[in-house]
Amino acid sequence: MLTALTGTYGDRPDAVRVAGRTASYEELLGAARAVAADVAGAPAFAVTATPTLEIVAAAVGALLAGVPLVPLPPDAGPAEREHILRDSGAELLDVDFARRSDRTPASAAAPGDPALVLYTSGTTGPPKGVVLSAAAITADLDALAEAWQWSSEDTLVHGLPLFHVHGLVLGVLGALRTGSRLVHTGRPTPEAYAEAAGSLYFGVPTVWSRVARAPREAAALAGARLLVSGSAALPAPVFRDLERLTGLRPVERYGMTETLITLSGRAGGAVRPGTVGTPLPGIRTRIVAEPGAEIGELQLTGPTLFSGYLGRPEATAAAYTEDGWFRTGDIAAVDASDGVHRIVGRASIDMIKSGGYRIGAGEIENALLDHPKVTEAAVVGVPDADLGQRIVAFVVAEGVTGAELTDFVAAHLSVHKRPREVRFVSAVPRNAMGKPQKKLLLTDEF
Ligand code: MLC
Ligand code: AMP
Repeated sequence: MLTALTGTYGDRPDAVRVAGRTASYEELLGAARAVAADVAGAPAFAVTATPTLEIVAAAVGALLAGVPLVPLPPDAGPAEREHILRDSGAELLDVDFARRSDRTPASAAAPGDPALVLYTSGTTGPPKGVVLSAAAITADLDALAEAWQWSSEDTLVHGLPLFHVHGLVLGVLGALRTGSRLVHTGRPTPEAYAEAAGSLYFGVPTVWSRVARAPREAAALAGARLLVSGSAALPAPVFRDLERLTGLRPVERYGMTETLITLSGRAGGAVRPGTVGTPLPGIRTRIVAEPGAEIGELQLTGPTLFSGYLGRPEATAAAYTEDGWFRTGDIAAVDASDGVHRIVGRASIDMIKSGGYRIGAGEIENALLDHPKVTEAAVVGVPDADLGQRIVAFVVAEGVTGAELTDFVAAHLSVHKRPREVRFVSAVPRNAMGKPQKKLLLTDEF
Protein backbone atom coordinates (compact mmCIF):
# COMPACT_ATOMS: atom_id res chain seq x y z
CA MET A 1 0.00 0.00 0.00
CA LEU A 2 2.88 2.32 0.73
CA THR A 3 4.16 2.64 -2.84
CA ALA A 4 5.51 6.15 -2.23
CA LEU A 5 7.71 4.87 0.60
CA THR A 6 9.46 2.32 -1.62
CA GLY A 7 11.19 5.03 -3.63
CA THR A 8 8.97 4.52 -6.69
CA TYR A 9 8.33 8.25 -7.06
CA GLY A 10 11.63 9.46 -5.64
CA ASP A 11 11.73 11.56 -2.48
CA ARG A 12 10.86 15.17 -1.72
CA PRO A 13 11.71 17.20 1.36
CA ASP A 14 8.04 18.21 1.68
CA ALA A 15 6.36 14.94 0.72
CA VAL A 16 4.04 15.13 3.71
CA ARG A 17 3.00 18.34 5.45
CA VAL A 18 0.72 18.18 8.47
CA ALA A 19 -0.40 21.27 10.34
CA GLY A 20 2.70 23.21 9.32
CA ARG A 21 5.38 20.50 9.83
CA THR A 22 6.91 18.75 6.84
CA ALA A 23 8.70 15.44 6.33
CA SER A 24 10.30 13.59 3.44
CA TYR A 25 9.31 10.01 2.68
CA GLU A 26 12.61 8.89 4.16
CA GLU A 27 11.98 10.72 7.43
CA LEU A 28 8.44 9.35 7.59
CA LEU A 29 9.68 5.82 6.94
CA GLY A 30 12.31 6.14 9.66
CA ALA A 31 9.75 7.30 12.24
CA ALA A 32 7.28 4.62 11.12
CA ARG A 33 9.91 1.89 11.49
CA ALA A 34 10.49 3.00 15.08
CA VAL A 35 6.72 2.73 15.69
CA ALA A 36 6.68 -0.71 14.04
CA ALA A 37 9.48 -1.91 16.32
CA ASP A 38 7.55 -0.67 19.38
CA VAL A 39 4.30 -2.42 18.50
CA ALA A 40 5.58 -5.61 16.81
CA GLY A 41 3.67 -8.63 18.09
CA ALA A 42 0.92 -6.64 19.85
CA PRO A 43 -2.72 -7.49 19.02
CA ALA A 44 -3.45 -3.79 18.24
CA PHE A 45 -2.31 -0.34 19.34
CA ALA A 46 -4.00 3.03 19.76
CA VAL A 47 -2.80 6.55 19.06
CA THR A 48 -4.53 9.84 19.79
CA ALA A 49 -5.35 10.99 16.28
CA THR A 50 -4.49 14.68 16.50
CA PRO A 51 -3.59 15.87 13.00
CA THR A 52 0.20 15.60 13.30
CA LEU A 53 3.09 13.82 11.60
CA GLU A 54 3.00 11.40 14.54
CA ILE A 55 -0.36 9.90 13.54
CA VAL A 56 0.88 9.53 9.95
CA ALA A 57 3.95 7.66 11.25
CA ALA A 58 1.67 5.52 13.42
CA ALA A 59 -0.50 4.53 10.45
CA VAL A 60 2.56 3.61 8.38
CA GLY A 61 4.15 1.82 11.34
CA ALA A 62 0.97 -0.23 11.81
CA LEU A 63 1.16 -1.42 8.21
CA LEU A 64 4.88 -2.21 8.44
CA ALA A 65 4.39 -4.24 11.63
CA GLY A 66 1.13 -5.85 10.54
CA VAL A 67 -0.46 -4.65 13.80
CA PRO A 68 -3.83 -2.88 13.51
CA LEU A 69 -4.01 0.79 14.50
CA VAL A 70 -6.92 2.13 16.51
CA PRO A 71 -7.00 5.93 16.04
CA LEU A 72 -8.60 7.66 19.04
CA PRO A 73 -10.61 10.85 18.41
CA PRO A 74 -8.53 13.56 20.12
CA ASP A 75 -11.67 15.22 21.49
CA ALA A 76 -13.03 11.99 22.98
CA GLY A 77 -14.01 12.23 26.63
CA PRO A 78 -13.15 9.57 29.18
CA ALA A 79 -16.24 7.40 28.53
CA GLU A 80 -15.55 7.13 24.81
CA ARG A 81 -11.79 6.62 25.21
CA GLU A 82 -12.26 3.90 27.79
CA HIS A 83 -14.83 2.16 25.65
CA ILE A 84 -12.55 2.15 22.58
CA LEU A 85 -9.46 1.01 24.49
CA ARG A 86 -11.30 -1.70 26.39
CA ASP A 87 -13.26 -2.95 23.39
CA SER A 88 -10.20 -3.10 21.10
CA GLY A 89 -7.70 -4.33 23.69
CA ALA A 90 -5.29 -1.76 22.23
CA GLU A 91 -2.63 -0.08 24.32
CA LEU A 92 -2.09 3.63 23.86
CA LEU A 93 1.25 4.50 22.24
CA ASP A 94 2.95 7.86 22.43
CA VAL A 95 4.72 8.44 19.10
CA ASP A 96 7.84 10.60 18.86
CA PHE A 97 8.45 11.61 15.25
CA ALA A 98 12.07 12.46 16.00
CA ARG A 99 12.77 8.82 16.89
CA ARG A 100 13.90 6.99 13.75
CA SER A 101 14.95 3.46 12.86
CA ASP A 102 16.44 2.08 9.65
CA ARG A 103 15.16 -1.45 10.09
CA THR A 104 11.70 -2.77 9.35
CA PRO A 105 10.72 -5.57 11.71
CA ALA A 106 9.78 -8.84 10.03
CA SER A 107 5.99 -9.10 9.74
CA ALA A 108 4.01 -12.20 8.96
CA ALA A 109 0.89 -10.14 8.19
CA ALA A 110 -1.11 -11.14 5.10
CA PRO A 111 -3.13 -8.62 3.00
CA GLY A 112 -6.38 -9.91 4.50
CA ASP A 113 -5.26 -9.26 8.07
CA PRO A 114 -6.61 -6.24 9.98
CA ALA A 115 -4.82 -2.95 9.29
CA LEU A 116 -7.16 -0.44 10.97
CA VAL A 117 -9.96 -0.59 13.51
CA LEU A 118 -12.18 2.50 13.16
CA TYR A 119 -14.89 3.13 15.76
CA THR A 120 -18.21 4.24 14.37
CA SER A 121 -21.73 4.67 15.73
CA GLY A 122 -24.74 2.49 15.11
CA THR A 123 -28.29 3.59 15.83
CA THR A 124 -28.08 2.31 19.40
CA GLY A 125 -25.38 1.52 21.93
CA PRO A 126 -21.71 2.48 22.01
CA PRO A 127 -19.58 2.69 18.83
CA LYS A 128 -18.43 -0.55 17.21
CA GLY A 129 -14.93 -1.26 15.88
CA VAL A 130 -14.94 -1.63 12.11
CA VAL A 131 -12.06 -3.90 11.08
CA LEU A 132 -10.50 -2.96 7.75
CA SER A 133 -7.90 -5.13 6.02
CA ALA A 134 -4.95 -3.85 4.04
CA ALA A 135 -6.40 -5.66 1.00
CA ALA A 136 -9.71 -3.77 1.24
CA ILE A 137 -7.95 -0.43 1.66
CA THR A 138 -5.59 -1.05 -1.26
CA ALA A 139 -8.47 -2.12 -3.51
CA ASP A 140 -10.32 1.08 -2.65
CA LEU A 141 -7.37 3.42 -3.12
CA ASP A 142 -6.52 1.91 -6.50
CA ALA A 143 -10.12 2.21 -7.64
CA LEU A 144 -10.19 5.87 -6.53
CA ALA A 145 -6.85 6.61 -8.20
CA GLU A 146 -8.36 5.39 -11.45
CA ALA A 147 -11.64 7.27 -10.99
CA TRP A 148 -9.96 10.57 -10.11
CA GLN A 149 -6.81 10.18 -12.27
CA TRP A 150 -5.01 10.62 -8.97
CA SER A 151 -1.23 10.37 -9.33
CA SER A 152 2.18 11.40 -8.03
CA GLU A 153 1.75 14.64 -9.99
CA ASP A 154 -0.95 15.73 -7.55
CA THR A 155 -0.78 17.74 -4.37
CA LEU A 156 -3.61 16.56 -2.16
CA VAL A 157 -4.97 19.14 0.30
CA HIS A 158 -7.43 18.58 3.14
CA GLY A 159 -7.83 19.26 6.85
CA LEU A 160 -10.10 16.41 7.89
CA PRO A 161 -9.92 14.45 11.14
CA LEU A 162 -7.52 11.50 11.06
CA PHE A 163 -9.68 8.96 12.89
CA HIS A 164 -12.14 8.26 10.08
CA VAL A 165 -12.06 6.83 6.58
CA HIS A 166 -12.19 10.19 4.82
CA GLY A 167 -9.17 11.83 6.45
CA LEU A 168 -7.07 8.78 7.32
CA VAL A 169 -7.68 6.20 4.61
CA LEU A 170 -8.24 8.48 1.61
CA GLY A 171 -6.45 11.53 2.94
CA VAL A 172 -3.26 9.91 4.27
CA LEU A 173 -2.92 6.35 2.95
CA GLY A 174 -4.25 7.51 -0.44
CA ALA A 175 -1.42 10.02 -0.75
CA LEU A 176 1.13 7.36 0.21
CA ARG A 177 -0.32 4.89 -2.30
CA THR A 178 -0.44 7.32 -5.23
CA GLY A 179 2.70 9.28 -4.36
CA SER A 180 0.86 12.59 -4.38
CA ARG A 181 2.23 15.29 -2.07
CA LEU A 182 0.06 15.67 1.01
CA VAL A 183 -0.81 18.95 2.67
CA HIS A 184 -2.95 18.47 5.78
CA THR A 185 -4.06 21.93 6.87
CA GLY A 186 -4.72 21.07 10.52
CA ARG A 187 -8.27 22.43 10.33
CA PRO A 188 -10.37 22.45 7.16
CA THR A 189 -10.84 26.22 6.90
CA PRO A 190 -11.39 28.09 3.62
CA GLU A 191 -8.30 30.21 4.37
CA ALA A 192 -6.05 27.19 4.82
CA TYR A 193 -7.44 25.50 1.69
CA ALA A 194 -6.84 28.66 -0.34
CA GLU A 195 -3.26 29.00 0.88
CA ALA A 196 -2.26 25.41 0.15
CA ALA A 197 -2.24 25.63 -3.68
CA GLY A 198 -3.19 21.99 -4.25
CA SER A 199 -4.33 20.16 -7.36
CA LEU A 200 -6.75 17.85 -5.55
CA TYR A 201 -8.92 18.86 -2.57
CA PHE A 202 -11.04 16.73 -0.23
CA GLY A 203 -13.83 18.06 1.97
CA VAL A 204 -17.07 17.17 3.67
CA PRO A 205 -20.09 19.26 2.55
CA THR A 206 -19.80 21.54 5.62
CA VAL A 207 -16.27 22.43 4.53
CA TRP A 208 -17.41 23.08 0.95
CA SER A 209 -20.34 25.20 2.06
CA ARG A 210 -17.95 27.31 4.19
CA VAL A 211 -15.61 27.64 1.18
CA ALA A 212 -18.55 28.68 -0.99
CA ARG A 213 -19.39 31.43 1.52
CA ALA A 214 -15.80 32.77 1.29
CA PRO A 215 -15.60 33.96 -2.35
CA ARG A 216 -12.00 35.18 -2.20
CA GLU A 217 -10.71 31.89 -0.77
CA ALA A 218 -12.90 29.89 -3.15
CA ALA A 219 -11.44 31.77 -6.13
CA ALA A 220 -7.96 30.66 -5.01
CA LEU A 221 -8.99 27.06 -5.72
CA ALA A 222 -9.54 27.80 -9.41
CA GLY A 223 -6.07 26.45 -10.19
CA ALA A 224 -6.92 23.02 -8.82
CA ARG A 225 -7.67 19.98 -10.96
CA LEU A 226 -10.37 18.34 -8.87
CA LEU A 227 -12.54 19.13 -5.83
CA VAL A 228 -14.00 16.03 -4.18
CA SER A 229 -16.90 16.03 -1.72
CA GLY A 230 -18.08 13.15 0.42
CA SER A 231 -19.22 11.76 3.79
CA ALA A 232 -22.64 13.44 3.45
CA ALA A 233 -24.83 14.88 0.72
CA LEU A 234 -23.46 17.98 -1.02
CA PRO A 235 -26.35 20.46 -1.34
CA ALA A 236 -27.00 21.48 -4.97
CA PRO A 237 -26.68 25.23 -4.19
CA VAL A 238 -23.19 24.61 -2.75
CA PHE A 239 -22.27 22.67 -5.90
CA ARG A 240 -23.41 25.59 -8.05
CA ASP A 241 -21.66 28.22 -5.91
CA LEU A 242 -18.41 26.26 -6.09
CA GLU A 243 -18.72 25.95 -9.84
CA ARG A 244 -19.36 29.67 -10.18
CA LEU A 245 -16.47 30.66 -7.91
CA THR A 246 -13.83 28.12 -8.97
CA GLY A 247 -14.87 27.09 -12.48
CA LEU A 248 -14.77 23.47 -11.25
CA ARG A 249 -17.69 21.07 -10.94
CA PRO A 250 -17.06 19.18 -7.67
CA VAL A 251 -17.04 15.40 -7.91
CA GLU A 252 -19.13 13.66 -5.29
CA ARG A 253 -18.40 10.21 -3.96
CA TYR A 254 -20.23 7.96 -1.50
CA GLY A 255 -18.92 5.58 1.13
CA MET A 256 -19.18 4.17 4.61
CA THR A 257 -16.67 3.12 7.22
CA GLU A 258 -17.78 -0.48 6.66
CA THR A 259 -17.53 -0.44 2.86
CA LEU A 260 -14.96 2.29 2.13
CA ILE A 261 -15.76 4.40 -0.91
CA THR A 262 -17.95 2.51 -3.34
CA LEU A 263 -19.55 5.05 -5.70
CA SER A 264 -18.02 8.10 -7.34
CA GLY A 265 -18.16 10.58 -10.16
CA ARG A 266 -15.16 10.45 -12.47
CA ALA A 267 -12.52 13.08 -13.19
CA GLY A 268 -13.23 14.34 -16.67
CA GLY A 269 -16.67 12.70 -16.63
CA ALA A 270 -20.08 14.31 -16.55
CA VAL A 271 -21.13 15.12 -12.97
CA ARG A 272 -24.59 16.23 -11.93
CA PRO A 273 -25.36 17.94 -8.61
CA GLY A 274 -27.14 15.65 -6.18
CA THR A 275 -25.62 12.45 -7.57
CA VAL A 276 -22.76 10.25 -6.36
CA GLY A 277 -21.72 8.66 -9.65
CA THR A 278 -21.37 5.01 -10.52
CA PRO A 279 -19.85 1.98 -8.76
CA LEU A 280 -16.06 1.88 -8.53
CA PRO A 281 -14.33 -1.05 -10.28
CA GLY A 282 -15.12 -4.32 -8.48
CA ILE A 283 -18.22 -2.95 -6.69
CA ARG A 284 -21.71 -4.23 -7.46
CA THR A 285 -24.83 -2.46 -6.18
CA ARG A 286 -28.54 -3.19 -6.04
CA ILE A 287 -31.57 -1.27 -4.83
CA VAL A 288 -34.01 -3.27 -2.75
CA ALA A 289 -37.34 -1.50 -3.15
CA GLU A 290 -40.98 -2.22 -2.40
CA PRO A 291 -42.82 -3.51 -5.49
CA GLY A 292 -43.42 -0.61 -7.87
CA ALA A 293 -41.07 1.78 -6.06
CA GLU A 294 -37.88 3.11 -7.61
CA ILE A 295 -36.10 4.05 -4.43
CA GLY A 296 -35.06 1.57 -1.80
CA GLU A 297 -32.17 0.36 0.34
CA LEU A 298 -28.78 0.44 -1.33
CA GLN A 299 -26.98 -2.88 -0.92
CA LEU A 300 -23.54 -3.73 -2.21
CA THR A 301 -20.71 -6.25 -2.52
CA GLY A 302 -17.09 -5.93 -3.51
CA PRO A 303 -13.43 -6.15 -2.48
CA THR A 304 -13.46 -2.99 -0.34
CA LEU A 305 -15.81 -4.28 2.37
CA PHE A 306 -14.78 -4.55 6.03
CA SER A 307 -13.79 -7.79 7.73
CA GLY A 308 -16.48 -7.39 10.42
CA TYR A 309 -17.27 -5.55 13.64
CA LEU A 310 -14.56 -6.34 16.17
CA GLY A 311 -15.76 -9.06 18.54
CA ARG A 312 -19.39 -8.78 17.38
CA PRO A 313 -20.21 -11.65 15.01
CA GLU A 314 -23.97 -11.14 15.41
CA ALA A 315 -23.80 -7.47 14.47
CA THR A 316 -21.61 -8.38 11.50
CA ALA A 317 -24.05 -11.05 10.34
CA ALA A 318 -26.97 -8.62 10.75
CA ALA A 319 -25.25 -6.14 8.44
CA TYR A 320 -25.60 -8.58 5.52
CA THR A 321 -28.59 -10.03 3.71
CA GLU A 322 -29.01 -13.80 3.56
CA ASP A 323 -27.56 -13.79 0.06
CA GLY A 324 -24.43 -11.94 1.15
CA TRP A 325 -25.05 -8.28 0.24
CA PHE A 326 -24.06 -5.50 2.67
CA ARG A 327 -27.04 -3.45 3.84
CA THR A 328 -25.96 0.21 3.81
CA GLY A 329 -29.10 1.55 5.51
CA ASP A 330 -29.08 4.34 2.91
CA ILE A 331 -32.01 4.89 0.58
CA ALA A 332 -30.96 5.39 -3.02
CA ALA A 333 -32.13 5.51 -6.62
CA VAL A 334 -30.28 4.63 -9.83
CA ASP A 335 -30.73 6.38 -13.16
CA ALA A 336 -31.64 3.60 -15.58
CA SER A 337 -29.98 5.36 -18.52
CA ASP A 338 -26.45 5.80 -17.14
CA GLY A 339 -26.30 3.91 -13.82
CA VAL A 340 -25.64 7.13 -11.86
CA HIS A 341 -26.69 6.76 -8.20
CA ARG A 342 -28.49 9.27 -6.02
CA ILE A 343 -28.60 8.98 -2.22
CA VAL A 344 -32.07 10.00 -1.11
CA GLY A 345 -31.77 9.58 2.67
CA ARG A 346 -31.24 7.20 5.56
CA ALA A 347 -33.57 4.37 6.49
CA SER A 348 -33.24 5.15 10.21
CA ILE A 349 -34.06 8.43 11.91
CA ASP A 350 -31.54 7.36 14.60
CA MET A 351 -28.51 7.74 12.34
CA ILE A 352 -27.47 11.38 12.18
CA LYS A 353 -24.85 12.97 9.90
CA SER A 354 -23.59 16.26 11.27
CA GLY A 355 -20.62 18.02 9.68
CA GLY A 356 -19.88 14.68 7.97
CA TYR A 357 -19.65 12.87 11.32
CA ARG A 358 -21.89 9.83 11.77
CA ILE A 359 -23.60 9.98 15.14
CA GLY A 360 -26.02 7.43 16.60
CA ALA A 361 -28.96 8.98 18.43
CA GLY A 362 -28.94 6.16 21.00
CA GLU A 363 -25.40 6.91 22.10
CA ILE A 364 -26.25 10.57 22.79
CA GLU A 365 -29.49 9.63 24.56
CA ASN A 366 -27.61 7.22 26.83
CA ALA A 367 -25.05 9.91 27.64
CA LEU A 368 -27.82 12.39 28.52
CA LEU A 369 -29.59 9.81 30.67
CA ASP A 370 -26.35 9.38 32.63
CA HIS A 371 -26.88 12.94 33.87
CA PRO A 372 -28.59 12.75 37.30
CA LYS A 373 -31.11 15.50 36.42
CA VAL A 374 -32.31 13.94 33.15
CA THR A 375 -35.26 11.55 33.24
CA GLU A 376 -36.05 11.23 29.51
CA ALA A 377 -34.09 12.03 26.36
CA ALA A 378 -34.76 11.75 22.63
CA VAL A 379 -32.21 12.91 20.08
CA VAL A 380 -32.85 13.77 16.44
CA GLY A 381 -31.01 15.33 13.52
CA VAL A 382 -32.60 18.58 12.32
CA PRO A 383 -31.78 20.03 8.88
CA ASP A 384 -29.00 22.62 9.18
CA ALA A 385 -27.57 24.87 6.48
CA ASP A 386 -23.99 24.55 7.77
CA LEU A 387 -23.80 21.04 9.24
CA GLY A 388 -26.31 19.19 7.04
CA GLN A 389 -28.01 18.02 10.21
CA ARG A 390 -27.57 19.39 13.70
CA ILE A 391 -28.06 17.31 16.83
CA VAL A 392 -31.10 18.43 18.79
CA ALA A 393 -31.83 16.82 22.16
CA PHE A 394 -35.35 16.82 23.59
CA VAL A 395 -35.06 16.21 27.33
CA VAL A 396 -37.21 15.95 30.39
CA ALA A 397 -35.12 17.42 33.18
CA GLU A 398 -35.25 19.89 36.03
CA GLY A 399 -32.54 21.98 37.65
CA VAL A 400 -30.10 21.90 34.76
CA THR A 401 -29.48 24.22 31.79
CA GLY A 402 -29.17 23.28 28.11
CA ALA A 403 -25.56 24.52 28.08
CA GLU A 404 -24.73 22.26 31.03
CA LEU A 405 -26.15 19.25 29.20
CA THR A 406 -24.25 20.14 26.02
CA ASP A 407 -21.01 20.36 28.00
CA PHE A 408 -21.84 17.09 29.74
CA VAL A 409 -22.09 15.21 26.43
CA ALA A 410 -19.04 17.01 24.98
CA ALA A 411 -16.98 15.98 27.99
CA HIS A 412 -18.18 12.36 28.25
CA LEU A 413 -18.30 11.39 24.58
CA SER A 414 -16.76 13.69 21.99
CA VAL A 415 -17.01 17.40 21.42
CA HIS A 416 -18.40 16.76 17.93
CA LYS A 417 -21.20 14.60 19.37
CA ARG A 418 -22.57 17.40 21.56
CA PRO A 419 -26.15 18.54 20.96
CA ARG A 420 -26.13 21.94 19.30
CA GLU A 421 -29.53 22.62 20.83
CA VAL A 422 -31.34 21.30 23.90
CA ARG A 423 -35.12 21.65 24.10
CA PHE A 424 -36.87 20.99 27.39
CA VAL A 425 -40.20 19.15 27.09
CA SER A 426 -42.69 17.85 29.64
CA ALA A 427 -42.63 14.36 28.12
CA VAL A 428 -41.17 12.56 25.11
CA PRO A 429 -44.09 11.45 22.88
CA ARG A 430 -44.34 7.66 22.85
CA ASN A 431 -46.50 5.05 21.14
CA ALA A 432 -48.51 2.38 22.95
CA MET A 433 -45.38 0.22 23.18
CA GLY A 434 -43.48 3.05 24.91
CA LYS A 435 -41.24 3.68 21.89
CA PRO A 436 -40.35 7.36 21.33
CA GLN A 437 -42.22 8.90 18.38
CA LYS A 438 -39.33 10.93 17.06
CA LYS A 439 -41.08 12.02 13.88
CA LEU A 440 -43.48 13.98 16.08
CA LEU A 441 -40.51 15.82 17.62
CA LEU A 442 -39.66 17.16 14.19
CA THR A 443 -43.09 18.78 13.83
CA ASP A 444 -43.80 22.39 14.83
CA GLU A 445 -45.61 21.29 17.97
CA PHE A 446 -42.27 20.71 19.68
C1 MLC B 1 -17.75 24.30 21.29
N1 MLC B 1 -16.56 23.75 21.49
C2 MLC B 1 -16.66 23.02 22.59
C3 MLC B 1 -17.99 23.15 23.07
N2 MLC B 1 -18.63 23.94 22.25
N3 MLC B 1 -15.78 22.28 23.24
C4 MLC B 1 -16.17 21.65 24.36
N4 MLC B 1 -17.41 21.72 24.86
C5 MLC B 1 -18.36 22.47 24.27
N5 MLC B 1 -19.57 22.53 24.78
C6 MLC B 1 -15.38 23.96 20.64
C7 MLC B 1 -14.61 22.77 20.15
O1 MLC B 1 -13.70 22.32 21.09
C8 MLC B 1 -13.87 23.31 18.93
O2 MLC B 1 -12.72 23.99 19.32
C9 MLC B 1 -14.86 24.32 18.40
O3 MLC B 1 -15.81 24.54 19.42
C10 MLC B 1 -15.57 23.88 17.15
O4 MLC B 1 -16.00 22.57 17.34
P1 MLC B 1 -16.54 21.63 16.19
O5 MLC B 1 -17.92 21.24 16.56
O6 MLC B 1 -15.58 20.54 15.94
O7 MLC B 1 -16.47 22.56 14.93
P2 MLC B 1 -17.34 22.71 13.71
O8 MLC B 1 -16.99 24.03 13.15
O9 MLC B 1 -18.79 22.48 13.95
O10 MLC B 1 -16.77 21.57 12.76
C11 MLC B 1 -17.10 21.51 11.42
C12 MLC B 1 -16.15 20.57 10.72
C13 MLC B 1 -16.18 19.22 11.43
C14 MLC B 1 -16.57 20.45 9.28
C15 MLC B 1 -14.74 21.15 10.77
O11 MLC B 1 -17.53 18.81 11.55
C16 MLC B 1 -15.37 18.15 10.74
O12 MLC B 1 -14.14 18.12 10.81
N6 MLC B 1 -16.04 17.20 10.04
C17 MLC B 1 -15.41 16.11 9.32
C18 MLC B 1 -16.01 14.81 9.68
C19 MLC B 1 -15.43 13.65 8.88
O13 MLC B 1 -14.25 13.66 8.52
N7 MLC B 1 -16.25 12.66 8.55
C20 MLC B 1 -15.81 11.55 7.73
C21 MLC B 1 -16.37 10.28 8.27
S1 MLC B 1 -15.82 8.92 7.19
P3 MLC B 1 -11.40 24.03 18.45
O14 MLC B 1 -10.44 24.78 19.29
O15 MLC B 1 -11.02 22.62 18.21
O16 MLC B 1 -11.80 24.77 17.19
C22 MLC B 1 -17.10 8.74 6.13
C23 MLC B 1 -16.90 7.84 4.95
C24 MLC B 1 -16.99 8.72 3.80
O17 MLC B 1 -18.10 9.35 6.25
O18 MLC B 1 -17.85 8.57 2.93
O19 MLC B 1 -16.15 9.63 3.80
P1 AMP C 1 -19.45 6.87 7.98
O1 AMP C 1 -19.55 5.54 8.50
O2 AMP C 1 -19.07 7.93 8.90
O3 AMP C 1 -18.53 6.64 6.93
O4 AMP C 1 -20.82 7.33 7.35
C1 AMP C 1 -21.38 6.67 6.26
C2 AMP C 1 -22.63 7.35 5.83
O5 AMP C 1 -22.34 8.64 5.32
C3 AMP C 1 -23.34 6.66 4.71
O6 AMP C 1 -24.09 5.55 5.17
C4 AMP C 1 -24.19 7.79 4.14
O7 AMP C 1 -25.36 7.94 4.90
C5 AMP C 1 -23.31 9.01 4.35
N1 AMP C 1 -22.64 9.45 3.12
C6 AMP C 1 -21.35 9.29 2.76
N2 AMP C 1 -21.09 9.88 1.57
C7 AMP C 1 -22.25 10.43 1.15
C8 AMP C 1 -22.66 11.19 0.01
N3 AMP C 1 -21.81 11.54 -0.96
N4 AMP C 1 -23.96 11.57 -0.08
C9 AMP C 1 -24.84 11.27 0.89
N5 AMP C 1 -24.51 10.56 2.00
C10 AMP C 1 -23.24 10.16 2.13
